[in-house]
Amino acid sequence: MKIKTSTALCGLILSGLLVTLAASANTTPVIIPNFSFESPVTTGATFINPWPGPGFAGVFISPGFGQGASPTDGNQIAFLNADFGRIFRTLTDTFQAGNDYMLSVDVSARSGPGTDSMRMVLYQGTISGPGDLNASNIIADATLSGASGVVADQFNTFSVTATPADISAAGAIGQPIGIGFFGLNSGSGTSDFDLDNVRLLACSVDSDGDGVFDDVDVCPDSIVSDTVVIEDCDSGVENIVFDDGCTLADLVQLCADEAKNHGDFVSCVAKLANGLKKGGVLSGKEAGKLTSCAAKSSTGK
Ligand SMILES: [Ca+2]
Ligand SMILES: [Ca+2]
Repeated sequence: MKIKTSTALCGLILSGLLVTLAASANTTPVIIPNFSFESPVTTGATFINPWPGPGFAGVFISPGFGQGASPTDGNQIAFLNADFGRIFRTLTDTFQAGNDYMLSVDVSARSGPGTDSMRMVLYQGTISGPGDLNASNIIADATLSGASGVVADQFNTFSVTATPADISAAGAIGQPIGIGFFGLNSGSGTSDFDLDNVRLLACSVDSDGDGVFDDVDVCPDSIVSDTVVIEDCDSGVENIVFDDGCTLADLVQLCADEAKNHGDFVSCVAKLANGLKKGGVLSGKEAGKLTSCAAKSSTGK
């Protein structure tokens, strides 16, 4: 199969490639207000029980609260108490069909997360707190702890990705995108989390891997064999991907699907092959091989 363009799934994007790929038409950063928690107030996010007090979260001046790691950018970070601290926000952007959404955040621990853990989620719609989160509005989530690689005095990047299937299954297409960070443990925290630099990328997906993204792929579930094979006959003809995302094998399959009988099928493939020969896409020899395989097949018999 001939791939015309490279794929750019969110899941393949490494932080070092972010700038390069974000410039491509298929990767769109979703704007998150105050994404790096640079405002020393709660602008752009909801902080439940903000500092001081139990179950708090808030924004602090560098270095982070009770630890020595510097913010990954700017001067400030957010702080999530292990005692059910929580930060969440609902964006104006909505989930779109055919996109991956990758939420990333830099996380550090106050003094080692121990057995405490936090959860990062992508949800749909508006919530008033973690009690509102359930299987119907959570699109993707991840639980972070020491076992995940959260360490004290150092920020590491963590990501969670919602696939087009996740978004579709949740009925979230067209719904506002929500992001949330929640402490999962009760008790006073010596195992709290610092957060910085929240990013959300929307990336077009190429489900069948033919190099044509789903939103413009007329055949989103293409046959992507290297050559066109009809039953057990390998024509040896390259399985070309056309600009609309359909492959030559897809078109042959379409002939098989619509044929009333064997003659009909062979005639359809012959017409296809001759048309491509006239257009200079196939050589005469290739067109002949394709038609010959169709004739040898039992399709329509
Ligand atoms: Ca495709
Ligand atoms: Ca396709």
